[in-house]
Amino acid sequence: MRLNDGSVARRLSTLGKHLVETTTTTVRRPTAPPIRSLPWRGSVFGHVAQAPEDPILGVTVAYNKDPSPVKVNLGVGAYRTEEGKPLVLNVVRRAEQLLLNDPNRIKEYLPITGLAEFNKLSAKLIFGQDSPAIQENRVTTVQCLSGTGSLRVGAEFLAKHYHKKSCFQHTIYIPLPTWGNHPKVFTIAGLTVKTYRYYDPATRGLNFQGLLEDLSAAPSGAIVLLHACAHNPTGVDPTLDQWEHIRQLMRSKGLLPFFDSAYQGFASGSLDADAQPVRLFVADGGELLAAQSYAKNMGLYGERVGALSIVCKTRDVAVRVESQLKLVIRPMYSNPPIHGASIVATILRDREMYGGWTIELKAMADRIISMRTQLHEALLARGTPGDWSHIIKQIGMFTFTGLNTDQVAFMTKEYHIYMTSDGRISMAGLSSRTVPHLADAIHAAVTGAV
Ligand code: KET
Repeated sequence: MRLNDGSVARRLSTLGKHLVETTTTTVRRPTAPPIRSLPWRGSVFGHVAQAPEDPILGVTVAYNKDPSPVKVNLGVGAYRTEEGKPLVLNVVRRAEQLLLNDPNRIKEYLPITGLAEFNKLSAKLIFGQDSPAIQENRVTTVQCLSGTGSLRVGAEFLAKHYHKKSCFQHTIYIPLPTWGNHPKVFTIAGLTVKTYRYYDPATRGLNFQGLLEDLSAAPSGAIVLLHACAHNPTGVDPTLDQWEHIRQLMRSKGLLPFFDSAYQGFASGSLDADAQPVRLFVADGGELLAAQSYAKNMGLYGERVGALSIVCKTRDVAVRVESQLKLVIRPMYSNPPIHGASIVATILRDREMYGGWTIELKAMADRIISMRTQLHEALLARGTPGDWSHIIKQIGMFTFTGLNTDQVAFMTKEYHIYMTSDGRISMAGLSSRTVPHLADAIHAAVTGAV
């Protein structure tokens, strides 16, 4: 039976009266105050304000509420097939089948640092099979809750242990713009967040000069967040030459690199090519952090599989760093989940499965590139005013269209196209079927139907 507030109050008050009336004591007890006036009647959370939806994940919430049959979700960076369906890679299904059929598999807790084999293979994936840092045992890798969790653990570690000659060393510089969650992850961990120029709206390309100026002006010892490849949201990456320039500048100033690698393999279709910028920094013998996610490149979004690696100067330092990472992780979530990491380890350890994965990964990257060409052509065919060449020049999951907030709102209202308000489109959510609809919407938004 469900009781509403009024009915509960009536019952309690009757009970209260009954107790008062039936008491035999001669002392007259004060009548209980009406229940409604007692302080605990109101919620202790009554003051809590309604929070806004997340700027990225909230787009999916809005999309799910829209009954329109033509709606398209280009908000969150999640891969869809040509049929608009989420994709579980064949190689992942095979790995899961193997795990399922293995009678020796158990569900015991993993160590605080996660599955050891997964950690080893993840480090090799990002730093390279022959990485000297791995061979010299000066890398510590811990399994974390996907890319976000890896960033968070890294940030907590830095806030606690990054050596403090000056207060600036607890400052992290992030690109402008960047993934919307970056400032929140770093701030909540206790780091001070500042930005460096990255994107030039005029050219819709890299503001390399601005980037160099801002990093040159950053205080020595500051941390710098770098997108390893397929920069989110802009789809604009430095060239390898530019990376080399950035590396020299950062090393000369003692700036600590923190790589966020959420899209390895999604930019070029090659896992090795996309890891080049990180490997450039490892090759010089200096220290760095790298957060890896398997959400996109293995399609393991909801399994929350990722890794944080810290490359140290010596093996001895790496051992001590790992001991402290355990102290960060243990009170946060104790130890990471076993299933996703086991899938990844099964694939990475087996030459044939690894090969199958690279083929599926390349197919995803190629489909995204073909969506770029199709959208570009569709806008040219409509004579949509403006230069849209950035759609084919940008790289990775997203196109940073240049559409403004009003235009995005118009496209959502009139065309049921869902995207983040900064004008970012997830190209991975498009298909040949939905390209014309998107092109119509962009055309209408740009030609002033707003
Ligand atoms: N770094 C970057 C740059 C990034 O784009 C994401 C996810 C993550 C880390 C974290 O991914 P994880 O699922 O924790 O491994 N970006 C997409 C999803 C999201 O916002 O959570 C996105 O931008 O749509």
